[in-house]
Amino acid sequence: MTTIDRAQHDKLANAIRGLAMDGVEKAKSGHPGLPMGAADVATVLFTRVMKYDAADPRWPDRDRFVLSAGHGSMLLYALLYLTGTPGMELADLEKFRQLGSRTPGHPENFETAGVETTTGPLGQGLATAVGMAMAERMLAAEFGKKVVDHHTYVLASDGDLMEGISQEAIALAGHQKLNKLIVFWDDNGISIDGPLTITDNVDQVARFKACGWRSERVDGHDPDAIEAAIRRAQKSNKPTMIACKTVIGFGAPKKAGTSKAHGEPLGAEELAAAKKALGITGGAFEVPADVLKTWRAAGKAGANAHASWRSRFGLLSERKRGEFERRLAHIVPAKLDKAILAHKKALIAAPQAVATRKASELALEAIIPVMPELVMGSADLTPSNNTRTKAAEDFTPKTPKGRYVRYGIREHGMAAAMNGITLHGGFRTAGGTFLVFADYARPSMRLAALMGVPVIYVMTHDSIGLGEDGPTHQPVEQIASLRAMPNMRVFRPADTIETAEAWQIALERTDGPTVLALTRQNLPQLRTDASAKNRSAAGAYELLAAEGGKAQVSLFASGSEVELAVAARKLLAEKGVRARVVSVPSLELLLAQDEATQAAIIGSAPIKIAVEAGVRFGWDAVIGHDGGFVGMHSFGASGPYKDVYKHFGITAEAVADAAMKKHNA
Ligand SMILES: Cc1ncc(C[n+]2csc(CCOP(=O)(O)OP(=O)(O)O)c2C)c(N)n1
Repeated sequence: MTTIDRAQHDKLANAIRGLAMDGVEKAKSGHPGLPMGAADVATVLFTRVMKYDAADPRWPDRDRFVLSAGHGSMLLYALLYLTGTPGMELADLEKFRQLGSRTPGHPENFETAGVETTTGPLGQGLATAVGMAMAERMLAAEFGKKVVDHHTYVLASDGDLMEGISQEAIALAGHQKLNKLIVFWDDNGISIDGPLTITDNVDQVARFKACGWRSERVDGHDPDAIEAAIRRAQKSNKPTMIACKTVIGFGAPKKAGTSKAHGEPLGAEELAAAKKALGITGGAFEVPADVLKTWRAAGKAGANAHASWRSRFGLLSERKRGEFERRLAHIVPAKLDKAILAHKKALIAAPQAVATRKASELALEAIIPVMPELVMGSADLTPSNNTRTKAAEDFTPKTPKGRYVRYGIREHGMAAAMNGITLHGGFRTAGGTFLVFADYARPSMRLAALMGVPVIYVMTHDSIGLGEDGPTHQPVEQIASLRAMPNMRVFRPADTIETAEAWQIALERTDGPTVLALTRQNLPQLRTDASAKNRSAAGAYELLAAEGGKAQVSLFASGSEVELAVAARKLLAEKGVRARVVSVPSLELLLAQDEATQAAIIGSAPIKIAVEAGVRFGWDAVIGHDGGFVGMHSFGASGPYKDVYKHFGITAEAVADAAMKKHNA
């Protein structure tokens, strides 16, 4: 137990409170209430419990801290400053919420060293932390507890626990018995609209228990009680939720305990009164030297643990160390390129007319043996998503070396956990669901794109081509909407070869996520070349040139519709019209190429037609507003897929007709 007495603790916690009040006041915007209320919990965690070395916020075996309630960002920034994390100075706190600062409105892990994940959309941090705790267990199982043995701590607010994603996350964590995950609930009974009682009466302690957690209540302003609860949690074989009863805006005489303390500056008068009540002296952003000294000592306390970790790490074999470092750096194995090429060659030798979801499984059979860090999974659609290879083992509490995660019917929780697995380090990950349910995962996908986290989504049943399940399951606008997301990359491969190429590009990408949109229905293998070159790398390429002269028509298609474009080219040839086919596995990757490359691929044929079993949105960048488009203009319909394609007029004949109409115009 601690050597810090209550008076000392209060000074440490009040340093957080003072900085939070001052930061928000100076910015004229922000949320002082949470940092003031949760300062005691955070102080106990960072001065008595957590294993970290502020000098190296990237130390792989550090305990993770996730501020799920990202609006309380001043809490985290104050902690980083007080503990002496490089790159966080008083000047940074003074620039809170200003353009270009390291102290943005909500914590952004790509802006600020020491921020483990970007938070702000409530619930995301908690669900991401579940993935971090999973990755810790997986990595420990592989490399040993001597080098991987840390906790994941989360500070969650009422809002975090009210969001639906929290249910997926806590159920998954409870099921997986992630006992090194410890969540503090800032139980202050206040949200923006007022007291929580106007919207919520859930018994959170009972709720967590029902989900397989240990949970208990403590006084969130009693440091010894908080510490004791954490020590109990550390001994549990279940994840723990500690409900910390706190007062929002603790110390502010008029606003404490009210929603007035949540999201606006206290105002000069209330701020001064709060400081007086708390016994904070000195000017704005001033931390007494002795208090700062104690905080800095806490920030350095883990240096010894860090050093002994380094020496234990040094005892690993050179091969193991190299592998650990490669994995943490997200560098793909040297053998990946060869494995994909061999796989493509085998497909050329023995072509396969299979659904691209099956093609993805075939690619995975080639990839996984050379890529042990690839964690696969599915939101209860394993046999449909084809995400599980034959030799795969499930990740369970008893089999932590398993690399296949059964996420259950929890798309949102899965996508957030995937962010956490990747952010933790040591793993790459891909998870499956139906493409239409990307909408159920989207907020976490958006954070992956924002953070530049290279997760991969295996999204099958990618169009009306799924047939009988009908319009509820048939994506129409999802592809366009995912393409619209900055830094998200969508691939819709046309055959086995393009699917392998898309996997390679997705795995080699380290700066953002990738969606693989895959079919349920079988497709012919259109590619017959197995050059070492990844032809999908520019997003599009000429699959078939025009025959007998310059192309009069360019046909652009993705995925299952490339086959239709190929057939339409033949129909046009019979009518004496020369057409070329451009396969576009990734429209946005094509549009990211330089002008000359784009121009060469798009070509100069006067007639441009695109065909995709989705909405037109986005295609005008290739075909122009006067180009022809064969695709969807409404939701789909239930029926055998060939009938559905005919019903919506997405056929080779329709593509040829669209071209002929323009040709004859
Ligand atoms: C998904 C999502 N919805 C809405 C918001 C806007 N928002 C920010 S904080 C908050 C609720 C505040 O209540 P609580 O979580 O209890 O935080 P506290 O008042 O204790 O600071 C809301 C609705 C958000 N950040 N994320």
